[in-house]
Amino acid sequence: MLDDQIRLEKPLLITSGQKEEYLEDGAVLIESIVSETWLKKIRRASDEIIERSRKIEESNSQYILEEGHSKNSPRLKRLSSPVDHHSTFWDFISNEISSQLAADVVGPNVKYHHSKLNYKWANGGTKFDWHQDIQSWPHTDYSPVTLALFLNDCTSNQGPLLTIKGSHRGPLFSMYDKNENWVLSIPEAELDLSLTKKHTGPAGSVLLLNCRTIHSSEPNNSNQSRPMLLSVYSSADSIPYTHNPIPSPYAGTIVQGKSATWASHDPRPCQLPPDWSTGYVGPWVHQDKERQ
Ligand SMILES: O=C(O)CCC(=O)C(=O)O
Repeated sequence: MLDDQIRLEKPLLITSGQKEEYLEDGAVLIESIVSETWLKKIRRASDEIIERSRKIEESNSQYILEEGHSKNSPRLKRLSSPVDHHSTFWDFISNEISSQLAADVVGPNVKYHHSKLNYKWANGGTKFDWHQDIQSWPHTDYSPVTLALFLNDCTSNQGPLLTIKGSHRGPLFSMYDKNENWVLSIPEAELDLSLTKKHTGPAGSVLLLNCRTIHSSEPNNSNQSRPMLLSVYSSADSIPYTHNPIPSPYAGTIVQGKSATWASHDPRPCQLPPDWSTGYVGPWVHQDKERQ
């Protein structure tokens, strides 16, 4: 679905002002929208996952380990596709709050694409370079949105998400360097950083982030981790046309409304990612290499 059509839909959970902020800025923080009951369930599921990670010595398709991870002291960058590892995650990601939040910015028919739980561990959780998401998972239009749920309070020194206001209306940048390495990184010199918005807020807040919006996050040098559950949805008529980097049996599920019989097409072109059909390693591997 395209922006002008989305504008006409009455929002279900957010205010008209919040929806307009999303359409204008490419991101909006909906504070404290998720109940403490849900947060407790999700944190409990996450604790189980962390417990299981003690046995893991190397990153794999499920766990991406943070520097210094060990049996005695787990440190995680990411749990990929949490929905495939604990039923609580799919319960939340397919429930009414999540699907209606997505519907408020993609239109009434909502399709799930993928999810990840980024931990940004205390005392050194790694930064994310500036980047746009859609080049990693192109769709026939730019409706895809990430819902970033704050599992704990997120303050300024925990590496909160940063976005560049209005950047979703600007160009798509190359996620390759000049030697054609996929780096998922935009040099700061190419950006107007005076338009940066910092998204801090209480546990239970959800950042709605458009797939074209330029964003990043700083390292976490505080002594509190910053777990964030990121789930990606699109309008049902927006069709992915490359391999899903975080595949799951749930990908393509309609979580709200109905499936599409016509595809929506945005004429603006999209850069293609490398062929990830044999496995995806997560962004950090690429960003750790120096952009040439
Ligand atoms: O977890 C973060 O701080 C950033 C996440 C992100 O940008 C992504 O997964 O694309």
